[in-house]
Amino acid sequence: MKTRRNFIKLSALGGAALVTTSCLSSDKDKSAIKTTQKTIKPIVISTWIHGMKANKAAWKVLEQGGKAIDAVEKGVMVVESDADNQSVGLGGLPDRDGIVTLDACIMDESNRCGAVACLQNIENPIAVARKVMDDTPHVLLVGEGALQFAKEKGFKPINLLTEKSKKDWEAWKIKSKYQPIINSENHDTIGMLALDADGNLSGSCTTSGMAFKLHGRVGDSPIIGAGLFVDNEVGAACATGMGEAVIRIAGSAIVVELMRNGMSPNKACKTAVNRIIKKHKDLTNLQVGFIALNKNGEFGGYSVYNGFNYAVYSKSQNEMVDAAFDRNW
Ligand code: SD4
Repeated sequence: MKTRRNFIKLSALGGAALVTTSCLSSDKDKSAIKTTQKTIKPIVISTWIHGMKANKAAWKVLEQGGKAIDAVEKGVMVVESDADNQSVGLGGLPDRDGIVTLDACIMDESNRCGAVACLQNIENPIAVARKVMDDTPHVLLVGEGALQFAKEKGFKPINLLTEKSKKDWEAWKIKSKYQPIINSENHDTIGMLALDADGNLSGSCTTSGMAFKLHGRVGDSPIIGAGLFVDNEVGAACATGMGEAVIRIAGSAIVVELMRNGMSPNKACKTAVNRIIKKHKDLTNLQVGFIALNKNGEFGGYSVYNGFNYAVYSKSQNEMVDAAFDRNW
């Protein structure tokens, strides 16, 4: 199986010509961002290498003057529908019982938000989250209720467990003896943030969560304020990595508050990561990365360990950016 570390290495090599860096790497304080003070819009950023194709779909909406909320929904749906991607949507690695359960949330420029958690058998949970936001007075639907709602809205149930993910789960069971594990190599959420031509921000986040988790486990990704937060006066942030650690510090909401208090996106992400480091005695396998985008179109990203990267699409150019980080694996 292609491990996450190998995957990152491969993708970094494959995209070498495109890779830029969001930090000044000469000292420990890697907080400077390369963007200027002029507002850059539209712009869309999203986590990991799968962000490249997600950004492309989002850009199609943005370049026609479309809304950020539509861009972030359409963008991440591409990754959800990719059966080869084992960390999001269709083809995601299952929980320890062999069941694929999906988490997603979406938030717009008016603090409207919607989310689904522990949703089974639906290919595009982000679209269901959007319906929760648009068509109900609620923010979060879970499990059976979320599935029932999705069916009522016309989503067709399908089998999300691909042969490959089933095989990986069967191999995992032999070795792990059914013990849930924190495995930093088996979860890669997509979080996406966009600023549209009108200067409005929105965000989305979607995942199959931690591979081989306990059935019913929900991470940060569908939790507004943890996996994603948007405040149109300030900026937006989203998270990837070990969801439990992100929830413990209300991660994305904190990043946005730090930007409100004057920090650059990079500095705000770094400060949130440092808080996670401070609050956790054992950092073994504890990878978390944040990305953030402010009202000026300035962006940044920071992670506990090296290897986290994100895709940035602006001015008709889509490229990978290596996030700054606190320590090496
Ligand atoms: C979770 N944060 O469920 C998600 C997983 C993830 O990169 O982001 N992986 O905890």
